[in-house]
Amino acid sequence: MALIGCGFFAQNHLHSWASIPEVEIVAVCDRDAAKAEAAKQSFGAARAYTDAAEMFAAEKLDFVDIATTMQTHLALVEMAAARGVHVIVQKPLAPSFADCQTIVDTCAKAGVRLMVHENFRFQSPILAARRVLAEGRIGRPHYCQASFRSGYDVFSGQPYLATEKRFILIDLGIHILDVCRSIMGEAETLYCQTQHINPKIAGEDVATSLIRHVGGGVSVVDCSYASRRLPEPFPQTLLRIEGEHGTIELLEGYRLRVTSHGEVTEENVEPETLSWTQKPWHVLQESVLNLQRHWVDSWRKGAAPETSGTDNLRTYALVMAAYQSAESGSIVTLAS
Ligand code: NAD
Ligand code: 89V
Repeated sequence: MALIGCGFFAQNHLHSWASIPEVEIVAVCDRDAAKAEAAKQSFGAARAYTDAAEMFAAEKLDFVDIATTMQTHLALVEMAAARGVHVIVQKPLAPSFADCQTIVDTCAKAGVRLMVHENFRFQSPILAARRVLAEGRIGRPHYCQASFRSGYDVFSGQPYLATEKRFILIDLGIHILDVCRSIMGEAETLYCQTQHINPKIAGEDVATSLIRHVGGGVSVVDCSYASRRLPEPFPQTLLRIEGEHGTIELLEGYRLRVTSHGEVTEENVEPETLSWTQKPWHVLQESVLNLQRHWVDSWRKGAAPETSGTDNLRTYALVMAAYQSAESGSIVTLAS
């Protein structure tokens, strides 16, 4: 495989690929030659490129992992699809729904596999909560709160986030809405209020959404980068899922508390740090490995990955609905 984009978050992709035995990092590519060369040296890739077209022309690849920012995704996917190379693309898939749809259609027409790097639903604490739900211990869920509230300076590692007119919903809300979808299923209607608290950034930094799901469930999905509280909980996603027989709570400090048929159990579901992960990022870093492992496993089984392009269009549609609702002040009905 080859990795395109050797920036901030791609380091986690590289560490994860390096620890999956079925995968060989053949080439790396970044417009910035120093970043490409550093990745090549650190992860033992055979070659480093600064031009993706040149790389596609020279290499024989099974798949490519695109970890650049969203503006470049469509052009890079088109290059991969034209050569029959399977693709993983970081979230957000593209800056507009139309471009996301083009990416999905392009891959389908070329017959290449497409997975979106939507890793939050692969965090081990969230997987643990989803497992309890799938075991039927609380019965059918009728309410979910998925919450990410932090005051962490996310702009230090990702400075481009400070200048985007649209910030928290498309960068972070997309993850939390996806986690909510993975638990409660598809949405029928959505209402959202956004706030712009930090005057030093261009976009909204708080978003609160209320969702009615197909089948009648209701969710509250709230995200904030303007929450000043100690201990700083970044980057924990908290959950409260209520069902007919009980409640699943993913609480701060990675405590998974399950009330089932009148019995309460609590366990620590914090992931161990790996040789290349560090707190507080470890939960996100490990989810990259879990997602990339899923790519290999689903491919071997001939199954679609959970976060396929088609699946991710539905999450992306929730983000667009949230912006539309916040701008219009009205409830948005999701199209089928
Ligand atoms: P970054 O700017 O640090 O890295 C992007 C790299 O891509 C840069 O080094 C840049 O030179 C390179 N690049 C851009 N266009 C290129 C092209 N056409 N060809 C080759 N190289 C090119 O950005 P980042 O913070 O690492 O974010 C990258 C993506 O990862 C974004 O889409 C972001 O939303 C996503 N991200 C996801 C998570 C997550 O948890 N899933 C976390 C952080 C970032
Ligand atoms: O997913 C992201 O792109 C990151 C983070 C998880 C830190 O919000 O910005």
